[in-house]
Amino acid sequence: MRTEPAKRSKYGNTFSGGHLIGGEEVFAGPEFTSRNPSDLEDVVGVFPEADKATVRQAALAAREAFEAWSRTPAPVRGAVLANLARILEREKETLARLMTREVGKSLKEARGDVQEAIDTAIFFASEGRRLYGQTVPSEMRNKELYTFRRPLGVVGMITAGNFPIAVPSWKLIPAVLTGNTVVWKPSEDAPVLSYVFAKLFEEAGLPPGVINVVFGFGKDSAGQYLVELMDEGLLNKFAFTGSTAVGRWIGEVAGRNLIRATLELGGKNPLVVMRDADLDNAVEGAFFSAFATGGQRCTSAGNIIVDAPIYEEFKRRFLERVEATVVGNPVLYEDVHYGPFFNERFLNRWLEHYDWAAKDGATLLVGQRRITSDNPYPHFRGDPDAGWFGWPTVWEARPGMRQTQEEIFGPTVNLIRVDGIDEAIQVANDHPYGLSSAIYTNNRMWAYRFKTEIKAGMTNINNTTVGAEAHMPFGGVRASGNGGRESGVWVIEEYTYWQAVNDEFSGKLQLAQMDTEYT
Ligand code: UN1
Repeated sequence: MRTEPAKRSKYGNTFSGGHLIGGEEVFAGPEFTSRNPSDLEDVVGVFPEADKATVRQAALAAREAFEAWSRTPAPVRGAVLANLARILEREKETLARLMTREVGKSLKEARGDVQEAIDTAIFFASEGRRLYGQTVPSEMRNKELYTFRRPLGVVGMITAGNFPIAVPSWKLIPAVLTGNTVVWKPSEDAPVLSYVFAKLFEEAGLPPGVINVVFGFGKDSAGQYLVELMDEGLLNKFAFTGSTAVGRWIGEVAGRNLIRATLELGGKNPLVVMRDADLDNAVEGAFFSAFATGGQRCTSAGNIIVDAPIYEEFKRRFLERVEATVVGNPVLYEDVHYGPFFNERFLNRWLEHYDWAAKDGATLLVGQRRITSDNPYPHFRGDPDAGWFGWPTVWEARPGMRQTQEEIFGPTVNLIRVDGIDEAIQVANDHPYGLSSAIYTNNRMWAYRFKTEIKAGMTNINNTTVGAEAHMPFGGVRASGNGGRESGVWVIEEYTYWQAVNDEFSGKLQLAQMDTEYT
């Protein structure tokens, strides 16, 4: 990677690098820039956009590397991840600070993002010694049955920029531990972090070609070409984190090629506050669930569903909390709750919701669209005109309104009044998604009913919708995904197939279902 002083040198250097293919750096393609979303004059990185031939070259490099890597003993593959964990520990602060600059996360959350990758590396380093199969009793004498996990081959990956280290780590680490090789198209919002992360795998001892990285920007680009490689028979697996619309398309291409895709898609995560809840805890939890990362998590709370007897009191306290939110440039100010939108598309899509939400008849309780010097927000740190900042926004909405159904992906949340647990659960399920969910209550029966009746992959009791631990199964149902799970032991299913082995010692023909002693 080359560096030169950035225009706004208070932020550091501008990085440039190429695609990483088979251990070589390839500079093919026109350039795109990665800008600091808090200060758009600060160019963080300059990277090339891969064309179809370059993406294909990366897949061929991955195929070549697969031969040796898949035969490397799993404990040896795990040892590379143990090295990676140590290197990530060493680089944690540098990566976190780079993350505040490149994608605009608060420093505290950026540190958490890197920590999630460290936890994942530690978990899977030992999993290399635990990649268990099973022994299974045979119907016949002198015969043994057992199973092995085998790698799938070359994995195509596309990741989002909101968790630029953690989410790729959920995919890259288990994929390589189980013996696969990878072509990764990272988010165009985070090429520098992605490049540095891939290089750390190399430093940890991962052989060239096991992880290949191709950069690109926009739809008709590296990401699309990578998906289309499934039609050329060059990929054996696909893993994607991003929007439901793109996920459906990837799922279709994967489906017609009989390739299993792991799809982590959008969310409209409900957080229920019942009449008996500890209100201080519920307000803090709701605030963090809705506004952490400026609402740009797939697990962010979209609908806060509040039981009628405490509705007004909750609303008063919640709005007080929201109105104290500190927004701003996280590179220069460590105390911001959230920073900018990660990119202009997210800002524009978020701004649009102001128009249609108002038309639907929702009541705006807090929020004034984009923060600028002409539209100043009282708790702003930095120069609002330099980046893409959104005002913390709360609507009072009714079930069924469009804004209660669609993921908005920004600092916006709805308050919805309900009466009792039946209506709370019904409204909590009244949207197409099914990723995360939460209920605040001390009533054990209500908590029990919520966790059994909610349609979501993840459920929290007296806990936020966000902040899943790195070793629990992560993923959704309905429009949030196709049932696959990332993290913990569960993700191993996504990157391996089961090989069933029949080992016959008798030296003669014995036939299942026919030569058994019970027939
Ligand atoms: C995402 O937004 O894509 O549970 C992932 C959480 C984080 C991961 C979010 N651990 O909020």
